[in-house]
Amino acid sequence: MLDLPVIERKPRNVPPLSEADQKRLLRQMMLIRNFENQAMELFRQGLIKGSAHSSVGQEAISAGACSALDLRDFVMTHHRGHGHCIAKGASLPRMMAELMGRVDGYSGGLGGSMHIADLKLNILGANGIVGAGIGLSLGAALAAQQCGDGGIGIVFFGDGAANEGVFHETVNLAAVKRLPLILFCENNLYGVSTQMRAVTAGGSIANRAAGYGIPGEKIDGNDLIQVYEIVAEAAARARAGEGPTLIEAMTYRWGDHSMRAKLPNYRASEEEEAWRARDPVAFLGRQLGMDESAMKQMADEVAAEVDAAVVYGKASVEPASEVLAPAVVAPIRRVEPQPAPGARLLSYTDAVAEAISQEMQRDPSVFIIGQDIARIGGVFGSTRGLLEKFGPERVIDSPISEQAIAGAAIGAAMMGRRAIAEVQFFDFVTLMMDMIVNQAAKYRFMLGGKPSLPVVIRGPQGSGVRLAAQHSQSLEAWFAHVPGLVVLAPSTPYDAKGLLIAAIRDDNPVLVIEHKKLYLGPATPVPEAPYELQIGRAEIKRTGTDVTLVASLSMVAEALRAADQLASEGLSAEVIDLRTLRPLDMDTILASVRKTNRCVIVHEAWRTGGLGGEIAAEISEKAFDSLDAPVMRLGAVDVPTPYNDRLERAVVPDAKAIADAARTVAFGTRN
Ligand SMILES: Cc1ncc(C[n+]2csc(CCOP(=O)(O)OP(=O)(O)O)c2C)c(N)n1
Ligand SMILES: [Mg+2]
Repeated sequence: MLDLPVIERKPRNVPPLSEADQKRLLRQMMLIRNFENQAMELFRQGLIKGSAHSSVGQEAISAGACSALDLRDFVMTHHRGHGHCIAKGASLPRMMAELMGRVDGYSGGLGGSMHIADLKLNILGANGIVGAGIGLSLGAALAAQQCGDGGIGIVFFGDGAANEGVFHETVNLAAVKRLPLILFCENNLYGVSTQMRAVTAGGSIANRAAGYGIPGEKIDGNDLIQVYEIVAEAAARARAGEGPTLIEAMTYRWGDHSMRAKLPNYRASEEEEAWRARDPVAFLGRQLGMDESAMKQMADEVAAEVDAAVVYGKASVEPASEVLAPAVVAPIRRVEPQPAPGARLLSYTDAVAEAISQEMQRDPSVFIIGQDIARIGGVFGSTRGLLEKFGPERVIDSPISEQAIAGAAIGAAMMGRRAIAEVQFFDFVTLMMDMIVNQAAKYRFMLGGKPSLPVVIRGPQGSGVRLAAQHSQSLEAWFAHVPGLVVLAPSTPYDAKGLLIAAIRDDNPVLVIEHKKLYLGPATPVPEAPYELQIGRAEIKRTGTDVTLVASLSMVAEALRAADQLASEGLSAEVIDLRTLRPLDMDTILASVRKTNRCVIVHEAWRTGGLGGEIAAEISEKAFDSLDAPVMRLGAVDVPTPYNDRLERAVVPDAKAIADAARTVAFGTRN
């Protein structure tokens, strides 16, 4: 009934566990069990809130697998991750304090059970999103490979996670790149109430390895020695450059899905009893010939250790709300005044390529990954020449796997690399949303506001090249909405280079939103030496006194054209290029509106829910008394981008529409 696999062969290159090691690991399993049980008790008492997921029944996996790792090796864990953290050496008091939401917890109370990490121990973090850690582990393993110090990593995930798309994208790319990664599936037969066998085609996760040409092992997850040996073998392969291994360990969680869950019965009591009879702790105790009193003595010792952690947690205070704001993004660096443009002319795409090239030259930890970026230098040419200069380890042509691309970049940034991911068309960012919004944007915060995550995600959005509804959108407002992200929008080759260099040097996840139509624009002056433009500062492109025009990306040129027209009519327009969409430079906008008393905001994104609404609201809250007319917003008509040339132009604002709007706010009429 338990369907426990038996490994017939002897794993290779595996130093055996001594009796002392086995006793230490038995003790560690007891520690994990006691920690989980005490956490459950604290949850009942209301000292741990929300939820937490007990790994009781699965302890042999944490202890056995982590015992095959070194300190330099990373562990990426998941929502049921306490055991992995303990086995990798995490502090019990700090874990317990975090579960209680206290300042001395690992994340100072900002993360809780599902976001425990200890970067000094290379515990890169638990995760509340099923499967996400798998994608992030790809980047961490890529970083380990790039470092070349023999470090490897394990990503733990459940049977449920193996049915997420990110699993397949990750295994494929990890296999292609022969990454030093062990993909460890803890198959406890259920994802919440859903039986794994009812929703998993083929019935085996380990067998999926064959499809990707890597070893797949199905093992008994309740047998610590077997777990250790198979992981140690996979680790030796990974360290030798032989690539990833997929391990499926059969196991069972004794408790319910979570400490909170009060679900209707979904498991047969005979099944539960059969698995309890196969207790991994008792099993190893028997193998070691430990009698009842020796087991009890060990259990009492670990109980005292966990008791001390509980005392520590209870004594720690709750965090004050002052911790919140600084935890969201790393401080934005102040940079030198911007350089004069000079006389050298460069196109927008060449400016992007030059920025990346100069940063890769300066900092060996910078790399870039994306579709078609290496061999052909990108479908738009914005990475041309990089492969030749920096080689395929740092300029990586990826499969068409957007989650894996984002996961690779973000996971590598967790390991301290400065990573750049290219989104070939920004519309495809929809396939990266979990990685950007749930992972990158929240990483620093969930881990208590200390870690940095230097990752850049860049690519072109926008219409104007007749690519219709799925290749022409302007989606910046989605990202400008999310705390934890920085969003940049260069409108000229000069800005493209200066903002991208600033993005690469910044310690936050930065989205650099470029524009296809600007890619096709003329070459304009760009300094040859590297330079940064100040993140968070808008640029006044033209000064004026009668009306403020706020624009970004392709609309900046339209606003400037409108300003020319208006000037010929005697109306003086001030044109502001936002340059940074998050954080918005409201100081510059408000100062301008207080001077001109009128404002038109224009973007290519749809008007409804666009950034213009946010800016208009800020103006009305902070400069209402200065306004002589309502703030006007111009954006695309609320329809998907049409293919037909004339219709495509008709749905996006242009210089004429901007000038009309300016006249309306100035005179109350359109002419
Ligand atoms: C993307 C996503 N979908 C759904 C959930 C809700 N959820 C949390 S844990 C869980 C079950 C996961 O099952 P499995 O991967 O087998 O891990 P286990 O809980 O069995 O350890 C689900 C569905 C989630 N957190 N994230
Ligand atoms: Mg499961």
